[in-house]
This record gives sequence, structure tokens and C-alpha cells, in this order.
Amino acid sequence: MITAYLGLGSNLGDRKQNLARALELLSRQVVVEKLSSIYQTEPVGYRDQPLFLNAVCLISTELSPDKLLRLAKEIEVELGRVPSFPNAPRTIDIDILFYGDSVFSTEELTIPHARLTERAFVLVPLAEIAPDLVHPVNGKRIKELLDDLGEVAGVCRWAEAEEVVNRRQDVSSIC
Ligand code: PH2
Ligand code: MG
Ligand code: MG
Repeated sequence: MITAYLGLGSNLGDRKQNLARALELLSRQVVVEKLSSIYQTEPVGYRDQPLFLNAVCLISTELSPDKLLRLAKEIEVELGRVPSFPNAPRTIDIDILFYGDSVFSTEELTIPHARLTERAFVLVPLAEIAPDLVHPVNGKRIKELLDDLGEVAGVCRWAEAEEVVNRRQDVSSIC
């Protein structure tokens, strides 16, 4: 078994439902061990698009990186993601952030995810569930990488993980 971290993001349709559905489909094939809170985040890169909900999860799996990527892409299609320009709005995006302590790059996949050290929408939820995880390339812990970003703006805790996993409807948003 390998442990891997996945980043989830949605900014189209029923964002919370999209995250819940993605986690449900993932958990048919891998073990979802931990889920961060859900954060509402301002779009990074292409900015003229709706606010995102982002979360990260820790999974354990026997799937190879390629098969895990395939699974992520299948779930994206199942949830209605259509091919578009880079950083375009999407119903769901599932990115592999870490795969054990592997370091590699192919045409399809770079592990660890190439831009995670710049992205508060990844580092904030990741620091919540794995502050002491060490990035295998730069040797820094997630909490240090988050500190390196300086003041974080545009990332707000929006719901507890439990609300998404159990589809609770009765809790109002935190931001
Ligand atoms: N994903 C991107 C680009 N920009 N911004 C936010 N806030 N959240 C995302 O998940 C996100 C983004 C490319 O995948
Ligand atoms: Mg992405
Ligand atoms: Mg992606």
C-alpha cells in the first residue's frame, strides 16, 4: 500500500455535491483515510471565474500512479468535466499531489505536483491534515512551505469535512 495525497477543486455547479460525489467514487477504488475541511478560495491563474471549493485528502492505494491518474480522470469525466483551456472553470479537478515519497515526471504526470508549493488553496488544507509531511524534493515540511508563502489571502474555511462525507445539510457555511 502506498499513501498518496490528492487535491480536489470545484467551481461549477453544486460545488459541495461535486466534492462529495468525487470522494464517494474515489472511495470505491481507494481507501480515503483523511479529508481536510473544505475551503472557499479565490481563483488563482485565470481569475475571471467563480470561487472554488478546495480540499485535500490522504488515501492509501495499491494503484500505480498511472492507474490513479486514470481513475482521477474517469471521475472528472463522470462528474461532467469537459475539456477546456488551462485553469478553466470545472465541475471537479482531482490532482495527485504526492505519491508516497516518489519523485518523477512523465508527459502526463509530475510527482510531487509541480505548483503545489505556490498554492495556498493546496497548502492550507494540506497543512491541516499533514503539517509535518516532508516534500521529497525540497526537504521542507508542509507547514514550513505554508509559512514561506507569507500572509495567505483568499482562502477561507467553508465547511467541515464531515459535512461533505455525511452530506449534512444543516450546517451553515463558515465563510
Ligand atoms: N485550480 C487551478 C487553477 N486555479 N484556483 C483555485 N482557487 N482553486 C483551484 O483548484 C485552482 C485554481 C488549476 O487546476
Ligand atoms: Mg489542478
Ligand atoms: Mg488537474
